[in-house]
Amino acid sequence: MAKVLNGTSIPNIPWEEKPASCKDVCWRSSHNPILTRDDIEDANSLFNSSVIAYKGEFRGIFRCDKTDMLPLLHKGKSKDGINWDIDDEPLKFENEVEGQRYEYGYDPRICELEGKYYIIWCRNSATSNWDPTLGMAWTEDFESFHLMQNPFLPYNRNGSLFPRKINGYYLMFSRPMAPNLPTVGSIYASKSKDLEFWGHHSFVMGPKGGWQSCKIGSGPTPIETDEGWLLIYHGVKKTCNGLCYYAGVAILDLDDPTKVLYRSKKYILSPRELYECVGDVPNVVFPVSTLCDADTGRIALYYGAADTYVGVAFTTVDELIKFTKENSL
Ligand code: BMA
Repeated sequence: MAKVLNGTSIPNIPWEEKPASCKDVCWRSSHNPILTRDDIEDANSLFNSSVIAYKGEFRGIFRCDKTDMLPLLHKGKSKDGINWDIDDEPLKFENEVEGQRYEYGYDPRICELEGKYYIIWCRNSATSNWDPTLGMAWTEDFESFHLMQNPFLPYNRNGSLFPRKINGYYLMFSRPMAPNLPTVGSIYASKSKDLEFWGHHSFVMGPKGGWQSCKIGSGPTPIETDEGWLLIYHGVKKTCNGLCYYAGVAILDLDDPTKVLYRSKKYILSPRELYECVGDVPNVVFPVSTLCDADTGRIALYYGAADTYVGVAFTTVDELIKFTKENSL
């Protein structure tokens, strides 16, 4: 088994064995969709949400669009990672940051780094002229949340922070985009000494045919293994019926994650089930978060389905590495 580096033991990770008939690299939870609009008051949709292991339980930050259709972040708790108790009230921050107001918030990612939990999400606000950019905050207990400076200028989305410093720098992947080209976008890396000022921006990878022909964006916090960093990301394909969203995976160099060692030519998850194909935005699987048990290499992948539900799929570190190497672009 490939070794998970700097990982966490999660003996109670949500898990189901791969069905004997399944030939895919990921298989879905029999509880899917694990969250629907009925799990929170007055909701239109509950999707694109992130979870993390916390003191033997699980905590999460959820994207909920209420019936006014404004996307906001909500915190939630769970003992098993499948059944969640989500706050009906949106998340509030302890502090204010000059020049920023918390307005829309969506597509959160959570990363544990040096004893704190960082949340990176996409935000639109009057202070960024309603143009999307990344917001960032930290918490130690999932009770009080501390707002930080926005790491980047608009237009930007899909921020994934790495869970440790690499060669003296914090590292974040993001997806800058041009305002008038909403269907084009690549993954870039940025470095910081203090998690406040970001620079040394560099290109990591761009769209490349098939399911990832139009735009791509990084997903969950990358998983460190002795074979490299596992980066699960989304890829978009344009069809005559709109955009379809898929999940894929890349293996990145351990010392320099801007170097892509392998990248899956085939997707690992596609919109296939009814709850992925029918909803506010049909044909979307949008990976945002993983739990990974360092002892067994088991992975529970949390993804948004059709911009309406939260789904979970299972795989393992070994399955992902084998698949990516055997199907590399
Ligand atoms: C992206 C984001 C996601 C959404 C996806 C599919 O651009 O806005 O929140 O899930 O489109 O609609």
